[in-house]
Amino acid sequence: MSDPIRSFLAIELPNFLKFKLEEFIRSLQKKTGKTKWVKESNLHLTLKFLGNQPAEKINALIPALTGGYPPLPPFRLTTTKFGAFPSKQRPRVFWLGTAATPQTTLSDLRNRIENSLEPLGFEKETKPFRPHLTLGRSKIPEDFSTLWEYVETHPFPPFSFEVNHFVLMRSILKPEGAEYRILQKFSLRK
Ligand code: 3AM
Repeated sequence: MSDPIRSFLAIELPNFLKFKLEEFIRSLQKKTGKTKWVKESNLHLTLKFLGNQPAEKINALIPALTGGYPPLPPFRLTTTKFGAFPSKQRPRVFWLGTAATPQTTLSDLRNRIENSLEPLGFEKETKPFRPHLTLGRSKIPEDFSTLWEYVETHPFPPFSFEVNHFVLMRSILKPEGAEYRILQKFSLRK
């Protein structure tokens, strides 16, 4: 059998937004020491992490996610506030929130994915979906007070973009960081 494929489903970000986020990340980077910040080309919104799966299972999910009824329409996403998981006091993941318009469209897409993949043996996510763009990850605790002060006074502005497709992304783990490659695009229909 072929080697397992580590992958996830994600919404790609337009170049203008990745560029703006990269500028923002560069400012945040100056306020921290040991936090690892996401490089511009890797910025995305994760819809579902699929983990390591046999190639056959990944191939089977493509028809399961193509089509479906009723068709899911394109929608808009707008960036919202900067925050951290699990909390501001003990941040592990720094993120930027997103809001969808119309509001239900992103959760409809997420539910469609969960429901379409469950029969193929992909376990449903039990935790509530909190759509976000991961900007950085902190493994070694440090003092983030300057970072929080900075984002209070320099919030990332709300930027909007249209989501008309999502992607199946392969994640190749390398010592210098993950490399992502698009395996398949799935269109949303007007
Ligand atoms: O884009 P974010 O950061 O939300 O954290 C990983 C990233 O999500 C997540 O999958 C995305 C692409 O790597 N991820 C990695 N390992 C995971 C795991 N074991 C995971 N999500 C859930 N469980």
